[in-house]
Amino acid sequence: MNIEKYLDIQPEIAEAIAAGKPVVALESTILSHGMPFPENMEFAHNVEKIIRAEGAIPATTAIIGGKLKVGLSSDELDLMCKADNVGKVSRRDVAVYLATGKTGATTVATTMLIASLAGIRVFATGGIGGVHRGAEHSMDISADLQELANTPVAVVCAGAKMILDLGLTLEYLETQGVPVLGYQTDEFPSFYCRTSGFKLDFRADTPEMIAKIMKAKWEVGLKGGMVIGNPIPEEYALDYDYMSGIINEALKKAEEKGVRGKNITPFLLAEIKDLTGGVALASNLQLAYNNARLASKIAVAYADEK
Ligand code: PSU
Ligand code: MN
Repeated sequence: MNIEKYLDIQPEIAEAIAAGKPVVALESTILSHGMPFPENMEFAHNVEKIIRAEGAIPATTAIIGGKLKVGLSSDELDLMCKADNVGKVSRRDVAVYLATGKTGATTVATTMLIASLAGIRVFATGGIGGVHRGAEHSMDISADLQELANTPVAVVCAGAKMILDLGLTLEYLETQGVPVLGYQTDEFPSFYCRTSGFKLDFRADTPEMIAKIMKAKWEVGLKGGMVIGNPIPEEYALDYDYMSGIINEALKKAEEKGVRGKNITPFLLAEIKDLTGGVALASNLQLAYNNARLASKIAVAYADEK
């Protein structure tokens, strides 16, 4: 292995990691392919401020100029938000992007991979990828789940969107040995909604308890990551039946247009935004901020555990 050749960690982040200080990784696909421009610009900068305010250091990841970037400059954040010629990079795409110098936004899977190479254990996002509805025919299962099975990073999310089959997603995670913790909830949240109808086996009520579980998992040598489901704050939650209707409409359109593979998630996200006239975007921003806040608290507690 020759990781140093490819890994480019901002000095402030490298120092924090070396000193065992709290660092929170952030993905860039949420910027390039998950949120519209220019709202994503405000988000990209705000989310980093929120993490700093909690006493942790933000580390947004991307692939730029043949490097795995850990921490982006203001210009690089803007580049990811403008998203001109910025690909969506999952694990299978990493080597191609490194070798060709193409610019890539990192998904949950790739952000976990890069965070782990850098030594970062906590990552905040919006929602994870999962088993798609109809996966028994399409075999479309996000590489995020396989990464969670193998890579030691705790991912703080608002669950996953109902564009996915949440029941099969949870089954898959169970098979792969990935703990799914509900933060102050007994149910797996469904992104815009605090509930999904899927009960979780584990609930953690404090960041300290989550940090303790992370420590136990990795100290005992269990490989892989974990999912922390953090429900959207009450005041921004959307009505479950309303969102189910919107998502069914978006799924129908995707089927009519024959959208598949890596394009399906970005397609559905854009459709949901159009169909809800921006209401969903406001919720999306707030749940992601909320996840950044919790991830920072977990990173602080985990740094204290060590
Ligand atoms: N779900 C969202 N917003 C997102 C994504 C998922 O609500 O932006 C992005 C994340 O980067 C996630 C990726 O890792 O989509 C999953 O894509 P796929 O289903 O193609 O694996
Ligand atoms: Mn897929």
